[in-house]
Amino acid sequence: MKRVIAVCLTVYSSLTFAADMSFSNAYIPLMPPASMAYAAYMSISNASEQPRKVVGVSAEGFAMADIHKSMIKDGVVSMELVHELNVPAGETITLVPGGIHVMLMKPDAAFMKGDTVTIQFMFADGEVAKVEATLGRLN
Ligand SMILES: [Cu+2]
Repeated sequence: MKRVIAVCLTVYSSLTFAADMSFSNAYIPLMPPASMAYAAYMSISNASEQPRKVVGVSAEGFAMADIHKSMIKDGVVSMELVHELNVPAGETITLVPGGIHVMLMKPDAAFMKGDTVTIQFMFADGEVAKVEATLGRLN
């Protein structure tokens, strides 16, 4: 038993968790069964006195994930890749439909209402944070 605990500690110590970042209301709208892309929305709060920058995302159950920003140009809705997502010191940013979102692509399987997806955020300083997003939640 002691050995198991020691192994766990070793694995976790290789990642530094971004303790001053918090996530709330993370959800993923349901999509038709054959969908190849889903979008995740949430609020991201930075309780530290330093600005934080998200430089990458990944999600369990999806081969690809990126941060996107929706925009309307000449009446056409399109999305562009966000390479760095800034979360100012002491502030909360909100990812909402029609704005910034986490694009989840190439799912391993269809997701159902109530399923959860673990999304990992990578910060510029090498820290990571994980958030559980629930499928089909409306708010
Ligand atoms: Cu997108």
